Amino acid sequence: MAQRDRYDHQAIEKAAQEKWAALDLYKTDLASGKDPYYLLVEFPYPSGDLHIGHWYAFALPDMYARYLRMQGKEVLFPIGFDAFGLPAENAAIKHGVDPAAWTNGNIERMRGQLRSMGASFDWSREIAACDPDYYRWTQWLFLKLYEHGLAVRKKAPVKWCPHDKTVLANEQVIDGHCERCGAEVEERELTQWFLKITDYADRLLADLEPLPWREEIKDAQRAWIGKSEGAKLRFALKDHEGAIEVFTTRPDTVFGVTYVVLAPEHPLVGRLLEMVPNKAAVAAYLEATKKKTERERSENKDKSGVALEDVMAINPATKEAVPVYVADYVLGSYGTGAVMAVPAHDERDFEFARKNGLPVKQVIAQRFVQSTGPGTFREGEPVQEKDGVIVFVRHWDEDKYIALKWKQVDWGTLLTGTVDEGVTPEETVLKEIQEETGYQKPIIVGKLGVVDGIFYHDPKKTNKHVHGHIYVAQLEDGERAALDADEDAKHEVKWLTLGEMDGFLTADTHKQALAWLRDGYKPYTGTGSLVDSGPFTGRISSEAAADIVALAGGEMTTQYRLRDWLVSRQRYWGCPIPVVYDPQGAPHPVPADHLPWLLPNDVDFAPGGAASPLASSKELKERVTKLFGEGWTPEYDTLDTFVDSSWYYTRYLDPKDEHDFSDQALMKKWLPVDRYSGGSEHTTMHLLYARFFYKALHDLALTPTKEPFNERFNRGIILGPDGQKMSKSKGNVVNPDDFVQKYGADAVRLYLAFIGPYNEPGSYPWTLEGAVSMRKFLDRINTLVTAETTGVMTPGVARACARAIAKVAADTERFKLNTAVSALMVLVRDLEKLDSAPLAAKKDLVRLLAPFAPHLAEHLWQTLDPEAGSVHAAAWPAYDHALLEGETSTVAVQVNGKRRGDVALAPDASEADALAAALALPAVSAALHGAKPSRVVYVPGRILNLVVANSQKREGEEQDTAAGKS
Ligand code: ANZ
Repeated sequence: MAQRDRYDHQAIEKAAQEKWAALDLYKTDLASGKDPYYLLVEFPYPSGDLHIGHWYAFALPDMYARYLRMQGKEVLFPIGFDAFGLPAENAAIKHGVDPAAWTNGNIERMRGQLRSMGASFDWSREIAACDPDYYRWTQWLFLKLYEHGLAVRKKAPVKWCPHDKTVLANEQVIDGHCERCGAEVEERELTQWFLKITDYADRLLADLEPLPWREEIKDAQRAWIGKSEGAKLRFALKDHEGAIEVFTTRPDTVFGVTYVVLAPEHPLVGRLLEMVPNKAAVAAYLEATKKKTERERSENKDKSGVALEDVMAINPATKEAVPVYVADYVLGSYGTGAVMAVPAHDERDFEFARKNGLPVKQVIAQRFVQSTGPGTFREGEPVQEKDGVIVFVRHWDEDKYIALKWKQVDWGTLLTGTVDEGVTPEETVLKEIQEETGYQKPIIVGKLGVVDGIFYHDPKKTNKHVHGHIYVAQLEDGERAALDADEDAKHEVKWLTLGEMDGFLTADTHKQALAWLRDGYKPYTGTGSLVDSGPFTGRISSEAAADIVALAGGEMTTQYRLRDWLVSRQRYWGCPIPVVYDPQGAPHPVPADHLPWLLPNDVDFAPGGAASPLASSKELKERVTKLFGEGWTPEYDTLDTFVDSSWYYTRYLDPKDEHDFSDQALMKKWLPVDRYSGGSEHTTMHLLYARFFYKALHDLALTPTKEPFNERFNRGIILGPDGQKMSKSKGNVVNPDDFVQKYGADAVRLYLAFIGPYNEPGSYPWTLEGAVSMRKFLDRINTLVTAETTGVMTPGVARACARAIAKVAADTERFKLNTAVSALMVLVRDLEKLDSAPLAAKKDLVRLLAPFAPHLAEHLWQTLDPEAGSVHAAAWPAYDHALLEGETSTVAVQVNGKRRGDVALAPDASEADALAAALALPAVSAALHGAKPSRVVYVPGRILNLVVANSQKREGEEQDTAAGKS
């Protein structure tokens, strides 16, 4: 084998980049007849130097862009800069530099670094959010929303960072601290601009469903929107004016309310404080609460709280009066800031009740449908519904309880009985003990709760549905009468310890009873049969909820965690809000012909309290007076930078358009974005804001589709060499420039591709050895390809190439670039074994390498054929599919993520073939229950996941199946 040389990466990379620039290779022809593909990467904040995290963000999508072009697509792969924002302003405050100059300097530096990476961006479409040609349209779009009532001013308590001297969006407050500087956040009342994202909450949820996103990304958005269906109920204050309105997701539990809780910041607290005898204690509690963060409060480890003594609230369903507490596990900002507490069915209420000695009243019985043994419920047969008792009878002397071993059927049970008309459960307990066991002196010592048993009574040959009241009885002594022959024939009386009961009891309800006897009652938070609930007793709780709300005079409502998007910032370096105020203070939009409404230059950057830096501009004031008249004043706030980034992907289509924010015809052709790659930190704010903004524009007929992005890929995280998340403050940032100098951009790119699957949550440490070994691999390729070509193609070599072509393509499609690189390694190893690799194989290899190591591939392509043009304009290599026939790989078939079997398929089998093979598996068709998969995720050679949309189950049904399994 030829000796391994190190290729001259500096010369090769420089030459390749010059060649691409000369050919203008990456310019997108938006009007081309080729299949369009819009690949978007989040436009970066121009912070200055590109670190390895940026490389990861851009170099890997770049590989995909190159791959797509070779597949014959017209690829739009643009770049720009999210160039407004706090750091520029902070630099201005700290070092006295002009934020615009600072920003432009950084952009200039980043452009150079992005080029050194070999990124194939279409630079002719570059945009910068701080450019007046761009923000003019941010302003125009804002005014469109304003015209349609979607941008509004309201007074609102806002989070204020005393250090950055700015209002923060709720999302920028982490645990009560400013996301940027870490200072403790304060609350202030200010008039602010909001975008009404809450109007879109339902659509943002519904339209999420069909998107081909990873489930955890969707879940994060769902949680952020936080939709809760429930009810508002009013608890009138006893002997006082007013009422407490609560929001509850479980109005079906209202008969079990034993107290009511107000959040410390609830407006009623201040008034009631003046009336309670324990005023000092309440005031002290309110003071202590202020120091806690929201997270600490919702965790509420100490279950702290204080009673408002002498204040009682009337339960609207039972008309009973219950005590009122102030406790900080209830948050002022959610729902109505007050809850009805149901300790029997809510964990937090339960713990609070236990700590404060408050009663626990069970109103829901879990439904246990027996699904094992001779008691298995017989679907479709008649059911007898009864009240019953389940009794633990304790020995007079030993730590044992009565258990019944049935004689005609394989059952082990506790003592049970049905409650007859006109008899109380307690009377039933005493009667059944005497009749069934002969013991004469039982005393009832406690009641544990109620469970619902739905089962087949084998000896009586009928289905039963028993509301079982669980009791504990104690025998005074061993006095016992002889048993009736009938009773004696039914079962044998045994004395068992609780441990022995474990394996003995066969009914699910009895097992639940045993658990309660051992550990005490635990709140049951599911739905089930209503107990002790007046006229609703016996009904399925979820089905009775609406009727209960009606009886209690409440109303059904839907609650969202999502708040309107606060977009005004008291900062300088942002898009000026294009609004002016008349002498009466009423807002007016700046007319379109005055846009861009320029950011003034003559400001004092030092933030000065509630007033925005723009208030210090003389020019801005004079501009307003001149254009609108005496007494008119400007809006001094600027827009949150998330507004800038909510629409930038539309601007790339027509970045220089002077008449519109983008071009309608081009948007129709190119939107939605085919694949959007970004960081997981943008899953909620940016991605949700952008979806909302685009939807709002769609309603105004300004954008062509309902959703802006089709696929969304979140990349993993690159860790520093120390295994910690890379960050300047930790001092573990890897500067790629040194690497590029030493080993070349291609080695760095290849290493980043190889480090792990891109489109999955993962953390990958950066190691020097990894990058060095990639460089060695590239040197091997260089040696292999540049060696003399004498070999001829054999079927074996052709098959090795075909295998690599199929696998690199399939993996690249799904951004599994790590395994694509592995496939390249296999091919290289195969070719190295030959005396000489044939030319066709070399050409295949170089083209497969092109997306990953674009510079070296360009160089080698030219070496192989000086006339061939750029490898990046070449077509992806083809292969004869017959070569792979008979070669199969095992593809795991999943239904909703659960593995149901395997199919053997050719590595390049199409999705349709894979689906057909999977559907032929009995286990798969059984799991589908005849449903058609709503989505198919196919990774050739590996996995086929069939996703079936959750059919909307009724709560009662879900309950039954859950109980059936237990
Ligand atoms: C009574 C009840 C009984 C509740 C029960 C639950 C179970 P989500 O799903 O998050 O919307 N809640 C309401 N407002 C609250 C607040 N400001 N701070 C803390 N907790 C609050 O949860 C709604 C449930 O959380 C409500 O339903 C209420 O407790 C509580 F068996 O009401 B529930």
